[in-house]
Amino acid sequence: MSKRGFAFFAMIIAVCILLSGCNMTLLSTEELIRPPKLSGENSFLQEAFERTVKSDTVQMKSPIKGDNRSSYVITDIDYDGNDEALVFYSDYSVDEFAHVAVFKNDGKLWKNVSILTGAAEEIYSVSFNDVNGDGKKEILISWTSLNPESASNETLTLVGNRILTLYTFNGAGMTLQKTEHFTEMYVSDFNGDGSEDIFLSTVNISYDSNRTIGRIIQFDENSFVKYDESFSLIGMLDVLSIVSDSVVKEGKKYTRIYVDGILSDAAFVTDVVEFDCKDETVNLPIHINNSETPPTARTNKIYSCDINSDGIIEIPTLQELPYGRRINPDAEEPTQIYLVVWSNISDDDLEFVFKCIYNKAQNYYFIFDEEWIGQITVVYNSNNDLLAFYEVDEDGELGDKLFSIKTFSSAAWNENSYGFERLLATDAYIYGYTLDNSDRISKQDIQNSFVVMS
Ligand SMILES: [Ca+2]
Ligand SMILES: [Ca+2]
Ligand SMILES: [Ca+2]
Repeated sequence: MSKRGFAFFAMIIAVCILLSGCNMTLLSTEELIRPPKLSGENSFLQEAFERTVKSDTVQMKSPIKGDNRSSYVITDIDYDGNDEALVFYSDYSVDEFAHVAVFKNDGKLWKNVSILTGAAEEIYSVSFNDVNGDGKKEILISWTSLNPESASNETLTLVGNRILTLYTFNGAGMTLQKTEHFTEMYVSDFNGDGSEDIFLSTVNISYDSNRTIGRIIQFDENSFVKYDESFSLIGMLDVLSIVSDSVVKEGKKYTRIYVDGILSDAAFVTDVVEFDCKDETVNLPIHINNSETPPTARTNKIYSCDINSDGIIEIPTLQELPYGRRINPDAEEPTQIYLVVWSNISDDDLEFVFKCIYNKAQNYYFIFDEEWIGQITVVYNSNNDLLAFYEVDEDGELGDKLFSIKTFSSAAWNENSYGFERLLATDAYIYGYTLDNSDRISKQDIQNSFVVMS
């Protein structure tokens, strides 16, 4: 969240606190726990749910991660042309667990076909994936336990306390096929056979050093496990993000899974799993022992992604930009600016792709020429969103200003663009530039190096 966004958010909270004393108590408990009424056709689903679960102590629940974040998730699970719906709730007069009521629409009415008791108190995520390759989707529901012991088996204390339950749906009800403990999950078709595969990472903090395990699971058409391979990843304190890409090497296809996590209190790290799609073997191209510092260790929380939109994931690391400084609000001392160095995987090693000034808050990066390092530096003023490029002498003194880039809202741009010329415009911002020394750099150079992130 940008500084301004945060301030605005904080203001809303402050206003809410101020208002709550007089207003909130007027609402009854019932009004607080009821969700807003579903509109249109889906209001019938809400009525069906209320008829099915007749209780005054129902509290609606919603998944906290993934694409489906509503208490009511509607999709055609079995491709029969009629929607199914999952409704998530808890009822403390029954037990402490989250529940799922499953409904089927027969074209006219929503009918309850099943009520499941969850594996824990909170719902982490729900997704629909054909993991057994039978052409129908399975239901993957993940739960978060508020009681770590119930979410861990006897030998594991897993970060996140999450439990995956995999259900098949046959039109009449749900059948539990598998239950697994995990920290973070990623589902995709790794071997290209048409059925989706599950990657689980588990972070175990019950040993002296952190143990992070990666695991790939595949199912046959009867939903039996047909492939289950585990391997050690770089020890992390938590897993934050998982993405994948695929490459063809010497005629063979590989899927690569990039696992970003917390290495230590102030460091982040990436480990990579390379899955041979044909032989179904696992290779860890940049893995190292826990005693060494991983080459992907970095102090900023920047995730692996396809930063240059070429279909291949890049991994970020950091490099100090000599004399680069950031001027911060409230007259704090300037702080060091780092270049983000993006690399991808090649021949079991990191291969450099490019370096940039990375401005996530304003959604752009500027490619920084390797030859500039030591000769050109930047000063970023976060009070006015101004990124200025300067020549530097041997002593690190700023010389001539070469050019600058400033981010405007469209309203601010229209009011006063302060002599900046338009570089690029998006829905969110207008990016302006000044060219102060055209002997050293051209307008074309600036345009070529400036990239808005998608
Ligand atoms: Ca299936
Ligand atoms: Ca597959
Ligand atoms: Ca890329």
